[in-house]
Amino acid sequence: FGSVAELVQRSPSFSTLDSDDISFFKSILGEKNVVQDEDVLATANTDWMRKYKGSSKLLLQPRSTEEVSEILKYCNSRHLAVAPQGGNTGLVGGSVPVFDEDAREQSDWHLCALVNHSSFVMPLDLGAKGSCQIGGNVSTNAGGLRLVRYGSLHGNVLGLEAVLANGDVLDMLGTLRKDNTGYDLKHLFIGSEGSLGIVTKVSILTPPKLSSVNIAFLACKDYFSCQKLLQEAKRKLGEILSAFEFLDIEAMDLALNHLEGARNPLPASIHNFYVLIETTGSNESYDKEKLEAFLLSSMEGGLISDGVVAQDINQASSFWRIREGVPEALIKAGANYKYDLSLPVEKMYNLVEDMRARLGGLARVVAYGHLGDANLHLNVSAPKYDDKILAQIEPYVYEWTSKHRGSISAEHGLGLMKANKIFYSKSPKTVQLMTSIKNLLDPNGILNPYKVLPHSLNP
Ligand code: FAD
Ligand code: 2HG
Ligand code: ZN
Repeated sequence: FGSVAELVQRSPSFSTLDSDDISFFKSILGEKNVVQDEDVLATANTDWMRKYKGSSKLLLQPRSTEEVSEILKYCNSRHLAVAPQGGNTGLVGGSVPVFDEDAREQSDWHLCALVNHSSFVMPLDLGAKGSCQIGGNVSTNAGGLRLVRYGSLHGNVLGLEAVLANGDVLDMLGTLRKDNTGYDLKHLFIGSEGSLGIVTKVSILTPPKLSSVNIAFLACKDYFSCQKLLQEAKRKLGEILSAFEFLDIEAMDLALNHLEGARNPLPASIHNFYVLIETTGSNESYDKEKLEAFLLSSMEGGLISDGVVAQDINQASSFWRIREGVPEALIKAGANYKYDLSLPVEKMYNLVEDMRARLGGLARVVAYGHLGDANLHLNVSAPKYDDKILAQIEPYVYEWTSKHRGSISAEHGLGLMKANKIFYSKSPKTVQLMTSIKNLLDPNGILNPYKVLPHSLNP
């Protein structure tokens, strides 16, 4: 890996930044928000995994829609490419410049904490909270830990404002639950990864905060039991189920070995699979009774081999820490090949086993994810990056997913990493229409070039 510029060619249609450009940006944003400091640029040019590195010479920090609009209008007229960046926690190389595109950042936004202090909750929760930003979340259509309960951002985002490449501001900031007046264009911006416009405002449904939350950390002997347990949880916990996550033994081992202070909630023996189930409801005794009855019948039926229910908030966060900490543990363990797949639940783990057989002792295959949404996070971990390992994984992993009509990007997006792989999950005609939409909204192709659409089709 290293420089991403090795993967694609810089488009000759883009100009190079000059001193007049810098003066213009300073006149709009003020000195402070036009950043040329090398250390700050080095951070903005590098992604969370430290796998993709760009070479942008400029970071702009607009504070308002009007400033974003002025910047884009200017960049469009000058053919200066722009890489929109939020919290820079993306996992597909989407948020960092590939070459010298200007990076554009918006201010940090501790939204979850703010909403949680009221009597509502954010329908989206993910391990990157505290670092990621709502514009990035919407632009990636992030899924996260509670999608099984609240659904995707396509349902939860009620409206948004976006700035187009030419600086036009699209006001679609409705707050209505129902609105069928014509094409619902906000959906174009949810999950388009900064390639169609910059999201500057969002209105989002925030469900009421409920008082009774329970978390169980469970062990299962095999994958079939996890799968059956999910079916049972959907039937028996029904409306109170708020998360159903799984980790295999490799993911658990990594978390326990690499996360500071992590302790195994089930230390008595080693298990092949672990499942974290959360319930959220409004009636404590009713919810507890429901969860206990479900756990008891699942134990008796042999679906659960061991388990513990969190007794207080500290224990609950220690369970979540293990699950949410796996991406961090993977980074600490060395080189990391990441695949984020939607697959039929019953087939999902066959891929993991096939991958283990292919890789033999070359690398560790680590599986975990949002089982409740049929979303597998398949990670291959090795001491260092090695082309021999990559050749065993790709294109096999994509072909396998395509054969089972799965998605090669369940929730992280395509970014730079998978722009050229889109055909594994989308038909040529669909990609052609996507390209036409991109050309219509951003004819000069200045917004996040080299990402999302195949490089040959990027304008
Ligand atoms: P960035 O990384 O800055 O950008 C992501 C993409 O959005 C880029 O293409 C960028 O150009 C574009 N973008 C950013 N802001 C804007 C904007 N305002 N307008 C237009 N385009 C914009 N993802 C999940 O889906 N589920 C998870 O459970 C999850 N867990 C994670 C856990 C960890 C520890 C980490 C590191 C990442 C995780 N992610 C997860 C991935 C990542 O956090 C999400 O994709 C997140 O939504 C990215 O938000 P961000 O603000 O960091 O965006
Ligand atoms: C998660 O669910 C994130 O923890 C990251 O989506 C997944 O590291 C990954 O592969
Ligand atoms: Zn995830």
